Amino acid sequence: MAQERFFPRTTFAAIPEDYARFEPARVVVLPIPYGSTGSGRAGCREGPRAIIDASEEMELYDIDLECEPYRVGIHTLPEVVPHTGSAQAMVARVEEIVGELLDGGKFVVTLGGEHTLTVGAVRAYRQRIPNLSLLALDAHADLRQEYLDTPYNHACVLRRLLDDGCPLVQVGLRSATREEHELIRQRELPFFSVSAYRALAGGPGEVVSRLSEDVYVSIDLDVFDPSQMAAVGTPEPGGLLWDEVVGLLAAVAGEKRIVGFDVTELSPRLGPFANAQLAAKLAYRLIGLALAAPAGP
Ligand SMILES: [Mn+2]
Repeated sequence: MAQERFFPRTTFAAIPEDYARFEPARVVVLPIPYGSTGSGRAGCREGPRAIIDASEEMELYDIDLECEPYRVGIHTLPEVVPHTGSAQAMVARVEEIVGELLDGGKFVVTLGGEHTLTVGAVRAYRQRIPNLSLLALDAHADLRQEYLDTPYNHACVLRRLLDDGCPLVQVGLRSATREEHELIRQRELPFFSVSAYRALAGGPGEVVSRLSEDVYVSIDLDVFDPSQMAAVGTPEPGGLLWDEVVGLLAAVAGEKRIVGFDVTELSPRLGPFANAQLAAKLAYRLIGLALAAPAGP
């Protein structure tokens, strides 16, 4: 069969086949088309596929990092089947799958799907890396005890992990309930609003210093300003910009070890193609920062 009549199989970043096989790959991309607890506009089930499709357009050379992150090996897994029983059962499924991948020595990149998936991924990581801390980039506090009849709602993500005892730092906050805001103040949680983050005299270093050595990064794409990221179910004006987000992530990677991350909440039909492209490039940049970038000064 003449191979040139067929496009290569779809994989994250369309990297050369030798770097995309499971066994040698350091990174696995785990696409999870799950969105069931949403209160805003729906559509994040289509997020993982849109990110992977957009990723095929990227240059494999990262001009800012001056390296080719794919050389660490990136395997794209098939999409995870949503558990339709309950959000809690879906979180447990994610925890199980991510745990198996970690036990196999992989660096897991979870593509959502809704932000609730983060709970399962972080629980799997914390079981294996007890000193893990979480850096959450999100417009919303996500500290509700329960929402729309379940404690496993996308609006409760950080509350579940806080109750687990997971140290967490949040950046990009600009929307919360009165109760959430009171919880942040009472417990003096390191939650940085966009304006507070921009006002930090010590820059991103002040955020980095709050994190432990091993950091998991969770990105709810609504942390971005809607001018750069409209394709989310619950957009909020006044968000962070691309340069600010990648600048913060670079600062984290310079001081700490990024051990895994997720990119969640892309609803591709709610915005232009450029939004899926941003999500794809963000994931590729984080792989580069975590694993491939030449050591800094
Ligand atoms: Mn959010």
